[in-house]
Amino acid sequence: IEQKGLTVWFTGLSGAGKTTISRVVENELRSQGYKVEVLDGDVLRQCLTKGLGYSREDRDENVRRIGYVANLLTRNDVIVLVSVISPYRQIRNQMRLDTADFLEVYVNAPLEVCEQRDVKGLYKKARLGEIQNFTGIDDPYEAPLFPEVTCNTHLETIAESAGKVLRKMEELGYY
Ligand code: GGZ
Repeated sequence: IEQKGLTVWFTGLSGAGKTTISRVVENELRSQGYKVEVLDGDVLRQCLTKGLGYSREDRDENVRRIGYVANLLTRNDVIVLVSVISPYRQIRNQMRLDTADFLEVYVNAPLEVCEQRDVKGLYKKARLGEIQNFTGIDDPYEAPLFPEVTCNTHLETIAESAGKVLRKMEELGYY
């Protein structure tokens, strides 16, 4: 199939559902023969961005490196699903400018909901002061102002959220 490269940038709090939605989108695209890569912050922090912490500087560096790879793949006609908290608006907007084909997905859920899910127990640790600079607790998250897609994961199913992303891709001619 003819395929245009695209970076789909999932941003949102830890536990909002970025990884889950991106994996559903990945499976759907792959099953239809598309070339897809997922770049997940949680995974890449063990290799590509190993050693970086959670200061603003380090988070921005994490985002910059992941965005760099996303851009390389995108210009080679791959659909890239980037899943990183990327809490700072300015660097996200920079990524949008650097990548020709870019779609921002705000994976939204109230902090209380993410904290209740607490899949990895990190919120609890952050509340206890065992982890510092945890996004949403004692570190900022700047929500996107003009995302192409917003998934409200406390109000919709994973399939609905993934469907929104795929529909937007379809509307823009990438899928
Ligand atoms: C936020 C943290 C932190 C702090 C560890 N703040 O939801 P997770 O657990 O599985 O994925 C999160 C990941 C954050 O990496 P990102 O590359 O997505 O972040 S950023 O874009 O801000 O660079 C979370 C876990 O690591 N984690 N400490 N202090 N999330």
